[in-house]
Amino acid sequence: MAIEIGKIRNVGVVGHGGVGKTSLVEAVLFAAGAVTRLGKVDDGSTTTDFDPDEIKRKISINTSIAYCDFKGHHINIVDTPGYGDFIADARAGLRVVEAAVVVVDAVAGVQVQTEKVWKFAGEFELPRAIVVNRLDRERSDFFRTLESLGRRLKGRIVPVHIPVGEESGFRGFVDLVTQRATLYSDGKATDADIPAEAAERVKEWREKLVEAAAETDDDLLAKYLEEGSLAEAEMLKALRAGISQGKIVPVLCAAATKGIGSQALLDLIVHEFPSPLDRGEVGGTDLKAKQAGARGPDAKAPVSALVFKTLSDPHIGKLTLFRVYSGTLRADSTLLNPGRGAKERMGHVSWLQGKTQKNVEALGPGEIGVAQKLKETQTGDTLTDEAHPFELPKITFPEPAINFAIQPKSRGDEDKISLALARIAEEDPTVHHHFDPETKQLLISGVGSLHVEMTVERMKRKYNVDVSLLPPRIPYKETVKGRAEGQGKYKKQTGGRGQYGDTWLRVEPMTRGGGFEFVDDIFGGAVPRNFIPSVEKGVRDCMKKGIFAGYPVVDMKVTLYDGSYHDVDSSDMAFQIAASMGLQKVFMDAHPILLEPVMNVEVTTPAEVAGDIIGDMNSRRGRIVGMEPSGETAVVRASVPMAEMLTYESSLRSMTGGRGGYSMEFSHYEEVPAFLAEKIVKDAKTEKEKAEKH
Ligand SMILES: Nc1nc2c(ncn2[C@@H]2O[C@H](COP(=O)(O)OP(=O)(O)OP(=O)(O)O)[C@@H](O)[C@H]2O)c(=O)[nH]1
Ligand SMILES: [Mg+2]
Repeated sequence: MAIEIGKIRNVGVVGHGGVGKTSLVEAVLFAAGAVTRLGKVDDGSTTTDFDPDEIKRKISINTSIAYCDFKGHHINIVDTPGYGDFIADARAGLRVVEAAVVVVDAVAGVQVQTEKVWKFAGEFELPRAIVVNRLDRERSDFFRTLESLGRRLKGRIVPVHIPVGEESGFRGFVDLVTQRATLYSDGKATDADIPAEAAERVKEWREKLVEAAAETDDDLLAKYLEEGSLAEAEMLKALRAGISQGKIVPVLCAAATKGIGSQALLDLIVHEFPSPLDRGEVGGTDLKAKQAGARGPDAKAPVSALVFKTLSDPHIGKLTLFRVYSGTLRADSTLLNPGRGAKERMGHVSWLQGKTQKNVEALGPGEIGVAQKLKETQTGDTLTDEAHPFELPKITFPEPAINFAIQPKSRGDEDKISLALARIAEEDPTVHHHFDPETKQLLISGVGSLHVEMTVERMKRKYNVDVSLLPPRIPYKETVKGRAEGQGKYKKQTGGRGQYGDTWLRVEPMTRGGGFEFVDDIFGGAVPRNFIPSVEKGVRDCMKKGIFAGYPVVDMKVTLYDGSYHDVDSSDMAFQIAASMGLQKVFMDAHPILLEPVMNVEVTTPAEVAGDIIGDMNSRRGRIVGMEPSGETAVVRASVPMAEMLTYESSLRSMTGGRGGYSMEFSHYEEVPAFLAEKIVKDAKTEKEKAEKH
């Protein structure tokens, strides 16, 4: 049975970490009768926090979906994580809904991630409602929270509820439109007159609500100014239109764990939030016509669907969560993934209630569902009709900012690790990994340290590979600043067949990035032709291993300008050894130095602490290359040695109270100051000695 498109509501629940999103989703499902008991985050019994990591840590890590039917409507709810490291999931979740419920804590008010998700919702032009949750907590304050909303978020934010009672005495709210109170005792709601304690506030805020409703329409505003009031029906109509178009952001009261506010939120979702039909067409690329196009919410149109989340589990396999934009996506159909040029067989398709799948025959436009075991499809991809391919804009994810080196706990696990990481990257596009041939380390990058730690736990739990995390080794390089020349001679002529090689080498610096050049400057056969490649090989091997600190040597020209040989004892090996010995000696005479990688760093920070950020950059040997204040946030660009950035994440967090972010990329190599180089050389020697003992 297909669902009427106009009766579908897709809602994303977003907000800062721990404000009660998952609890609110649970309360909403319970109020709608979709679950028979109210699960709790603290018991690990909610519908949408079902992953073992989520249950263990009592936080949401993945976006998950649930649905309920209410007053003849089918509501899909996307519960997103609020912790900063996982906030990219919230953005992906908001891509596939028509409206956002932004949850804020009644004690803390607007927080860092509240601002972020607010921006995401703005980016996708979603109408929003704000739920002020945890009004039963000590030191909670609805009006103070309201003030922080007004100050820190853009939009016409107006309450539609006024709370009744405070902190542990919080027991319900007055609806400013109907001017009736809903009071709760023992989880049961009763309708009541406005309690005397709330009367004054109700009067004051209803006035503001009427004003906001009137402002959505010029004629209505004129009428309001003339008559000083609006009829309830008129006001409600204007309010609904205003909310659905995003012109008004209503604020509701809630205490999710007590079930307060969930019914009112359901009513708002059904009456005020738009359906996929209201949203209309979405843009993308018509791959046949090879030009921009659009697809509407038409059940008969060719299928297009967007994958917004991938979950993978060694037992169930891969789950692909998608939203249908056009057409009817049927079970057992075959679709095209145009981005990967792959055909995907859909098999079963289902609705998803947390972790529980309910198979359906088909999913129409506006529906959200899941398919199993798709082969190549990843998060952000489009699935579309083969004959009429259409690609929706990809979902973009932030670049990882933090790197760790991974070390297997048991030998021979390298292949297993790479496989596990490849699987995890399918699920989580913000995890990257690569092998660094310079430091010979497998590196894992993520959004923050918690994110990387979680990834490692996932590897262990799901793929049974245990690794430890180390700060990555800095890929230093060695080179010379001066010129020098000298002899390298290898002679062993006692008993049996001897060894004889003799080389004279000159070492000179090259420009940065110049690499390596070998020059054969031998005249008159001082070193026979056939041994020249041996000399070059000896030089190259020696440079690869490093000479004074164990890092590869670069940007150096080596000239072989003289030598001697022995008719019988000279060999390829003897010349390799002679060259290597010679180079080690000459290199040390040519003013050797260490080079270090320098990164381009871009920091986004609240403007008021930009000065601290710059000061800190200076103490990290950074050079500020630009600073752009743009209102409340500033962007600081700097060039900083990689070695100074290993611990940046936590410093930035404490300097900005968690409101800053940064990204960085490799820029170039520069000389390490002598006082630091000395220590690096010493450490390298100790490490080498340790390795030799083992
Ligand atoms: N007192 C009180 N506690 C609440 C309320 N809502 C949620 N909590 C508690 O707040 C904590 C966090 O709740 P969650 O529902 O996990 O919050 P969340 O926003 O989903 O958290 P993340 O998904 O990790 O960002 C849990 O201990 C809840 O029991 C509420 O209305 N009142
Ligand atoms: Mg949650």
